[in-house]
Amino acid sequence: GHHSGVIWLTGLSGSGKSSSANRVNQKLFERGIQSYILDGDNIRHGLNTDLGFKPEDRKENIRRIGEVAKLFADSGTIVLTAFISPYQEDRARVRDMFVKGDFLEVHVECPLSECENRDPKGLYQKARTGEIKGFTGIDSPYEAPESPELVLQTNAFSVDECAEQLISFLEKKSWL
Ligand code: GGZ
Repeated sequence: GHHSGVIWLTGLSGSGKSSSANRVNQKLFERGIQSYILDGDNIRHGLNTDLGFKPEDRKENIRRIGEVAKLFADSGTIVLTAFISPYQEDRARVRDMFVKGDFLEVHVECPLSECENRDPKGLYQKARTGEIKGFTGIDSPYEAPESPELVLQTNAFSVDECAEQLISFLEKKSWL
């Protein structure tokens, strides 16, 4: 059997968290391994519809996601989370909920300029014109992880290569 735990992806909007998580999820499925993605689609649009993007709302968003991730991990599932999770303190608090080694922080690293070029939803443009206030990387901070277990450079590698790097890391850590 495989190891269960949480793979916590953190990075800017448009950095490639969801794409990476989806590709890893697909690869795990092909190996017959149970995994599940927590992302904005199933959490911010459901459990956390009451939360916005003020610092205290982001903090509560991450806290609840940590609790949900713990439940899934306890059930034997490998959980992939794809949230900006911009604050070091909030990520550290989630890490503390897990046994050492069951929480892997993965920095999905991509220069802001590249995220802004991608701008898949046009949100950076809206942030630049002031239509959206408090957008991460523009007028709200992103605190990069100081010692993540893994860094994926989505500007230098394809989605598939990044997913392979994460899978290889899971093998190295004896999760698979
Ligand atoms: C950052 C925002 C904001 C603001 C809406 N700042 O590209 P997306 O659209 O799909 O990813 C962003 C998503 C971020 O939600 P998270 O739950 O990951 O954030 S956090 O971990 O900080 O709680 C973006 C959209 O929501 N979005 N307004 N002001 N991203």
